[in-house]
Amino acid sequence: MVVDNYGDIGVCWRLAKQLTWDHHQVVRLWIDDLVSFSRIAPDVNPGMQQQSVQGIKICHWQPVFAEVEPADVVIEAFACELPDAYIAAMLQKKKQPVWINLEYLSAEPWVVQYHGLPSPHPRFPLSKTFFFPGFVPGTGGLLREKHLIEHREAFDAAAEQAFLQRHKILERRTHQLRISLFCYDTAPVEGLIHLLSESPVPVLLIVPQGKAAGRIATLLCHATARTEGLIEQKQLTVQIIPFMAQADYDRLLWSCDINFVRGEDSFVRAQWAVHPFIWNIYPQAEGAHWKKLHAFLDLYTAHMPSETALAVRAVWLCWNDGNEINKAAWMNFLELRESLTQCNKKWVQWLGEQADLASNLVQFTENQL
Ligand code: TRH
Repeated sequence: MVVDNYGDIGVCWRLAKQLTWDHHQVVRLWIDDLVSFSRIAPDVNPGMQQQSVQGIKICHWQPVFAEVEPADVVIEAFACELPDAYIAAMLQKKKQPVWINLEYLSAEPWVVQYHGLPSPHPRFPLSKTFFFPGFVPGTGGLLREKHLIEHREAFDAAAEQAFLQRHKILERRTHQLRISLFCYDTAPVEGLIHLLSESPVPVLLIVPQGKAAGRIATLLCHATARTEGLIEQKQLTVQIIPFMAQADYDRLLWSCDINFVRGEDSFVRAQWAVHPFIWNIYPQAEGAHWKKLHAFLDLYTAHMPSETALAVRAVWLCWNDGNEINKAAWMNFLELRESLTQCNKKWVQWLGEQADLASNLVQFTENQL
């Protein structure tokens, strides 16, 4: 099986780093798929059962769970379900550990009601608390490390150039648009390629290796100019790049004029990057993701000028329903880029006024201990 999802690991790794670096907590991170983990964190050695990386102890979660002393605070992320042996060990502790169930991110209004609710264990005298990340006060908040905004603001033209050179990303041609693309198989990538090839301005599309890059390479197999990782067709240059470490992926988002992102973590990181972005939501059974998509759009576009809000909605809906992005909608989106960037700045400022997820977790657990 090709594991092509990194969001759960991505969120856990980010949270572990923030708890350690920003809040001076001692963190032990249990992960079952070290190979996928090592793609976003290349310092991780997938062959080691236990290792310390950037101050965090990383342990391999195997079918027979290691015998360990449970922590004072246990965070179960994304319904991973603690092993029975671990729960039994928690019961042996003099003081019951604070047990958190960290849920998926959603902008749906019910999140505020469910965030923080206790869930008593059906058999044991243990209770876990539901922690819902979210965009509004009353939720668990979003992952946002302490110096994120300062780091982004310090990323000036020189830093950007050094970063792009380090990753051998092509220099920008005059008036060229630089776009990053990270999406699911359901996205109408072929239509986008067609649109960008015919674009009135030259476009550099940067695509991390993966399924989308494979589709593009197949689609453009007859392109006139093709070299290792580079394909040119009319106005479009596609550069396929190796998957980056998580911190560098942030820099890529900061460096691009438009970012196509997906899932949960890259979606949030694109928001902090401020540039216009297009979200490919993780498709769920029976279309359950549509409610989530609309809930976010309602919130995110609420204070935008109506023209800008309509442009965002039009492009995002095409991108998620698998239909080609309508040319007029795309041109409109491009034209409103400046207005959208201004709206994004306000959005980020508003989000930044709320406490972040790691701080909320620390505060909650400190009150319980
Ligand atoms: O990988 P994803 O599709 O993850 C998803 C979602 O989290 C979804 O909620 C979950 O249920 C599903 O997986 C199974 O997309 P996401 O969330 O954006 O995570 C990608 C991570 O990979 C993120 O931490 C950024 C990181 N990344 C890199 O580190 N380097 C790269 O080059 C790229 C493209 C991404």
